[in-house]
Amino acid sequence: MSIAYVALGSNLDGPARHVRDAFSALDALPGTRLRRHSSLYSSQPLGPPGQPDYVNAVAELETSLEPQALLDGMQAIEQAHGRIHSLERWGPRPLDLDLLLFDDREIQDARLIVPHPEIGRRNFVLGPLIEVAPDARIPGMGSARDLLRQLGTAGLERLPDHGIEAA
Ligand code: A4P
Ligand code: MG
Repeated sequence: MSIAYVALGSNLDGPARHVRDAFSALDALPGTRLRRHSSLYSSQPLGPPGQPDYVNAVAELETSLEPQALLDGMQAIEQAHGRIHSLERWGPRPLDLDLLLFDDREIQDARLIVPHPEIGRRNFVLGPLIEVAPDARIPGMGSARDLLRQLGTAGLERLPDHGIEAA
């Protein structure tokens, strides 16, 4: 069994619902169990201006899948949430799933780079990651907590539980 961390992001069409549904969909992947998930966070968009704020979260999975098979499952979930793959880079989307970490493995192939290359530059990934895994280490980059301390938490806000329903 491996431990994998997946980042969830949505900024269209009832983002909190997409994120909560995706927790269940990840739990339903073959050989995979959702061990825990972070709170939902509101974050200011990185990328083209004028798009709505995002809802972001992180899921901790236990899985018997290989990383590429897990990515296949994640992409199927994105598609079920209406993801159109030719959307503008870093533009708005109903659901984006990124594989952040897979055990302590480092992977670089045509479809998959792990750790996710942007992880160290995104407080909306590191904040929820630290909530579920306070001592997480990013292979090649160091402690998630130190990386977040350097970045700061500007634009990132943990949503209270009643905010999850409203977002
Ligand atoms: N791919 C390679 N490595 C990975 C990995 N570790 N996890 C490949 C997932 N996919 C990986 O991804 C393009 C290709 O990356 C996939 O086919 C896969 O084989 P994509 O999700 O289709 O493309 P994209 O999302 O448009 O581009 P990209 O660069 O993945 O965008 P990001 O990095 O996902 O950024 N602002 C806030 N506040 N919160 C957000 O969540 N998200 C984005 C999207 C922009 N701004 C944001 C947020
Ligand atoms: Mg992506």
